[in-house]
Order: sequence, then structure tokens, then C-alpha cells
Amino acid sequence: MSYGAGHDDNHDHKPTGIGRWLFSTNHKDIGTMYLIFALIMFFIGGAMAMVIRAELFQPGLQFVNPQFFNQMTTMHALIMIFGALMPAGVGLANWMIPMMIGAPDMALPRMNNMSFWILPFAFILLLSTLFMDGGAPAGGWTMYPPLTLQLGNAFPFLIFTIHLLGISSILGAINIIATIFNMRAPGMTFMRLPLFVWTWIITAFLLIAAMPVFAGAVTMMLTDKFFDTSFFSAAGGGDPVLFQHLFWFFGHPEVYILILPAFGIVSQILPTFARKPLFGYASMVYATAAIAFLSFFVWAHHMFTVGMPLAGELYFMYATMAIAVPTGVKIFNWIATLWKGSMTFETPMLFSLAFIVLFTIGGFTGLMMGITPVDFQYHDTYFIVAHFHYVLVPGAIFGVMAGIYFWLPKWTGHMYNETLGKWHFWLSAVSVNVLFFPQHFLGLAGMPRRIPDYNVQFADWNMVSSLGGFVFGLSQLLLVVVVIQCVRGGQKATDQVWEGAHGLEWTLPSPPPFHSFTTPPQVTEATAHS
Ligand code: CU1
Repeated sequence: MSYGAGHDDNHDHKPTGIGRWLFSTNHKDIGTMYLIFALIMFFIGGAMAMVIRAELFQPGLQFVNPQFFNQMTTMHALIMIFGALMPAGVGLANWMIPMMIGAPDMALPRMNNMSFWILPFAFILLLSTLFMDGGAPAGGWTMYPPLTLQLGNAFPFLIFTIHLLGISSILGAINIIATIFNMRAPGMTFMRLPLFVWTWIITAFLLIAAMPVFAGAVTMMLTDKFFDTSFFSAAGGGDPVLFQHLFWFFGHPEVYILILPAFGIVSQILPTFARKPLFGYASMVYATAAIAFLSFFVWAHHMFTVGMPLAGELYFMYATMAIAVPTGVKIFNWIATLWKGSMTFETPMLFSLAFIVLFTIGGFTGLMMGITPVDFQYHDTYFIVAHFHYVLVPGAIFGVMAGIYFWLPKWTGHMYNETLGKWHFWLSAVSVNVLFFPQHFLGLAGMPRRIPDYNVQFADWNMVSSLGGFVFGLSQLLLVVVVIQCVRGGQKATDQVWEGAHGLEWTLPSPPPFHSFTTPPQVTEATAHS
């Protein structure tokens, strides 16, 4: 693998071969490992989604038994969230944050190595449960007791996996905070940080605050199973609903851990391809911080149906509505950034534009579910599945895709194949809607989630959804082709790959340096649309 401009290695210790990766303390190498790991997990989790969509292609039981189906839904979620999206975000952070703030590496490079290398072992542990007596976890990724307590041999492995993932992401978050707080180049003040860096500061604090709650909750479940405690058992004076409170106190901020880095990526890309500075930089920072802060006060909107007091239900409804305000600020700023811009539509820009439209659909359905009285109808239906997949697939994953295409030339020193990139985008953007939009209809019509079979009234839209799913799954292979081609060769990337205005491209300190706008942008009307 070769690196492009900017690759320098100041470390005394330079292992080669496999040692370069095993013992790496280099933020670029570690970032690359995170990204490759995330891609592998994306395809393992995606293969499980294909099993799910194949089984749901038509009513009846065709390919798998119900138990295995439940294992697939549970493992798909755990792998996509903890194995694909979070490591992809940390990989991008590793690659880009030191360069964006003018630091030679991460603040704690050896810990960086450990954060990464915990992950493959954690997922080998989790995936090994598929071959155990009693099978893999099947009670849903939310691991509610008492269902999850009935797991066989896989149970302690599941808990230990969560502990390992928690350690990995907390160490990663500490490293990111230490790097950004201590290693900024002179003049790189907080309010000049690129938005991607800002979203990662906030994400890192979310991780540090949320992961221990999750680790604590699963540990309490562990002692319930093996040490006769009854935190979540009504028979012993405990309450299974307590687990739901603890889980969602982690789970809701976790959603923002997945999406905020994507917000940051999109905030870097839109100004570059609109050739205008980001609209409302300071309000973007404050809106991101407000979203993160509020995310800790809305958890019970996932559990309106457990029988809370009315005042509680109303509180969680209004608190949920409140998050729409800073989110709306961000959407407004992105659109205002595009307004009258000299736009071009290369692959990173296409993914970013689709992100704005499709993430907003997921946001709106989230508001629908936040309305307590109607959530009683939507709860545990496919409407929920449609909602969070809009947020996470054309939302978070499209954000990551945009970032990969945007920065690939920087990472490899080569241009990627734009034609293949555009094919990847258009196939993904069309099929993702064929896949997930009909699931809204299914949910509103009453189809429950997490079932391997369904009433014939749901047959048509399930077939459409599955067809979309197969096309979406296969389309992702194009990304692998593009990345491999780009790593191995291709047209040499220039310093200003996207021919944006000076300063907008790689780092985008904002407000941009004064000189950025004293000379005319390099791109004229004529070249911008050629
Ligand atoms: Cu939530």
C-alpha cells in the first residue's frame, strides 16, 4: 500500500511486514485498520441482513428456522452498530483529526493500538457464539431481560464482548479528546476547528458518558444470572423495566454516537463542492453540542408502552421534540451552504446530498414516534425498523461513504474511479429507498418487527423491500472495487483534489482563513459545470 502526499513517519520504531500493523502506533495505519475492519464487519452484518430479507421475501418459513432468524436480527444489529459504524467513525477520526488540527499523531499512540486490536478479538468472541450450544444471542440487540437471560452458553460471551467493546471505545474516546485538547497547532483555536473535529469531540464525550452505563447494566444482568442477584427479576424484588431504563440511557446517546461523525463529514463536504464557506459555523457547533446534551434526557421515548406515569410520558415526548430544534438548525445551515453555491456533483457530494434528504426522512419519522399517544400504535412494528434504518443507512452509512470518497485521494495519493463511484451512489440511493420505504407501510399496517413469518396481507411490500435489499447489498461490492483500484493505482491526486476554493478542501478551518476569499476561487462557472 502506498501513501500520497503528507505521509511522514517520525517514529523511531519502524516495524515492517505484519509487525507494521500489529505493533502500529501510526494514526494513519491504525485508521486504515479500523476502516478495513469496519468494511469486513459491514459485509458480515450485511450478509445477515440478506438472510433476513431472503426469509421475509414471501410469507411462510423458507430458509431458516425462527430461532436462527432471531439470531440473525440480533447479530446483524450488534455487528453493524459496534463492528461497522462505530469503528468506521473512529477510523476516519484517526486518519483525519491529527491532520486537521496540525498534530503529528494521536496523543496516546500505544493506547490507540490497543483500542483497535481489542476489536477483532471481541468480534471473534461474539461470532463464535453462532457455533455454541444454544446458539448466538437471539433476544434482540437491546438484550432485554428476562429473554436474554435465557440464552445458553452464549450469554457470558455476549456480556464479555460488550465489556471489550466498551473498553475499546472509551480508550478511543479518551485518545481523541486528549489529542484535540492538547495537540492543536498554534492558532487552531476551538472555534476554528473543522466541523468533523468538533463532532468528534462531542461524540467522544457521549461515548465516555454512555458506555459505562451499558457496561454496568449488562454486568448487573451477568450477576443476576450467575450470582443470584435480582436487579431485573421481579421474583427477587427487582424490575425488568429497570434494564430498559439503563439500556436506553445508553442507547439513545449511542444513536448520536453513530450519526454525529456523519454530520461532521457532511459539513466538510458541502462547502467544498458548493465552493462556499459553511453557513453558520458557530451555530453548527452549538447545535451539535445541544443535540448531544439533550440526548441524555429522552431515553424513555423507546419505552412509552411499559406503563409509565402520564407525566413521564409527556415529559419524554416534549424532550424528544426539543431535539428536533438543533437538528433543524443543522439541516437549515447545510441547505443555506448550498444556496447559490457553484456546485459540482462528484460522488462525495452526491452521498452528502442524499444524506440530507434521506436522513431528514428518518428524523421526521422519529418525531412521529416521539408523539406518545401514536407511538402505542407504532411500537414494535416495522415502522420503527424503517425509521432507524433511514437514520443509520442513508444517514450514518451514506455519511461514512461520502467521507471515504472525499478522502480516498488524500489517503492513497490516487483518484478513485468516478464512474464506478457514481454507479455505486445511484444504485445505493435508489435501492436503499426500495428497501426501506415500503417498511413504513408495513409497520403502519401492523406488521410486527423481529418475526420470520407474517400474514399474507404484508406479502407485496415485503417482496419489494427484499428486492431492494438484494440490490443494495450487491451494490456495496462496487465500493470494494473502487477502493482496491484506488489503493493500487490510478491518476495521481493533486493537492487540491476537488478544485475548491483555497482552504475549503482538506481542513476547512472555519471561519476560513482570510486569504481564502480575497482571491477568486479557482473554479469558474464554466469549469464548475463541465
Ligand atoms: Cu431515542
